[in-house]
Amino acid sequence: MDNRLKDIVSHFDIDGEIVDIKPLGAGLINDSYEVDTDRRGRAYVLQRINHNVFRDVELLQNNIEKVTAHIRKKLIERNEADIDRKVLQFTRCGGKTYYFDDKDYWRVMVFISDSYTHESVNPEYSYCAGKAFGDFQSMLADIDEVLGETIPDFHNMEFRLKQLRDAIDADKVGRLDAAREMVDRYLAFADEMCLAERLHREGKLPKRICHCDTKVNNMLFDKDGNVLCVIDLDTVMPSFVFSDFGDFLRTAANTGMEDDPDLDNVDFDMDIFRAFAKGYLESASSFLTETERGNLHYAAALFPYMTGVRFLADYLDGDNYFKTQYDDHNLVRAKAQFKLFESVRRRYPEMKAFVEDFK
Ligand code: GN1
Ligand code: MG
Repeated sequence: MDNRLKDIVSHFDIDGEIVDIKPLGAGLINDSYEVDTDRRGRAYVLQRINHNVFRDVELLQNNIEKVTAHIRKKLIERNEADIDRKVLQFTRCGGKTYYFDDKDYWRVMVFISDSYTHESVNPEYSYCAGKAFGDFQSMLADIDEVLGETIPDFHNMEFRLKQLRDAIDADKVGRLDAAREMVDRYLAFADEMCLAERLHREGKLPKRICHCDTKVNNMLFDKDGNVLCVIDLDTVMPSFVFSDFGDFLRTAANTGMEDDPDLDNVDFDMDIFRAFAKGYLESASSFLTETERGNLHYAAALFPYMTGVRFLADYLDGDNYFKTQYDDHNLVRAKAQFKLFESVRRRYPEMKAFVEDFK
């Protein structure tokens, strides 16, 4: 066991003696570890918060504390059973929920027992996930607290395109030639994909508290496929509802992998779409506006597109943001996301019809 990690955990209020610390999960931003103790069923998750990405850890943890407290209150009001498995719980270090060791920021949360994450899901699980995200957004719809933007302009498509254009102009590491074809294919859709920002400026599209990282692996399921809770709350902030709808489908409805080198594997699975949309519309109908509802097909295309633009910009910038495993990893990701984007766009009429009929 790594003694540095053990020492870090010992600053937090935890029950029991630490017996093991091992790497956990596959996030592209933070590093996570499972911390086992000698108390039966008592384990924790230690995370190093990526300080390059999250510049203001105080604000970040503040948001998370407000959100988890609000959700806990709602679950209590609803008389839910097993609440400790349905909302994250952070342990304290002094008065705070994080610890700074002069180099890195760390936090520790209670490990939710008998929970599972999945990299892919069947339609039945997707339906549960749709309900869970609609419910997550509706529980947070009446939060009084003001949440800060943990990452300013995080899901702002115009801003992400500007980053890409800046990276193209700078061509910092000389990769533009290798990326040229992809760059052109992405930029051809730039105007079309900035619809959300235009609607917002026209006063037609509100911002609400969203999760903003609803990858399928950011959700804990129980053994029967029911969603226990959503995890990875770093990016919870005001955004368009499209964020949560689109990012889940980007990962769950992709028949291939996010970084699939074989583009033939990548396609958009309409069974997953229908199941997820049904669950989402059931729990979100109470607050969705016509504009939000009427553009859910666009949300499904927006996220492969936006994430691809981010991968491509990071590729041109020299891989400073996303963790990569090999040299062209971010370019391979951008290609796979573009393939997915095209598959989604082809299904626009079918998706629109499905949402229309669901009334
Ligand atoms: C990052 O940390 P992780 O892997 O859940 C990223 C998301 C991207 C995703 C792509 C803070 O999420 O926005 O969609 O990678 N998170 C941040 O896999 O940038
Ligand atoms: Mg994650």
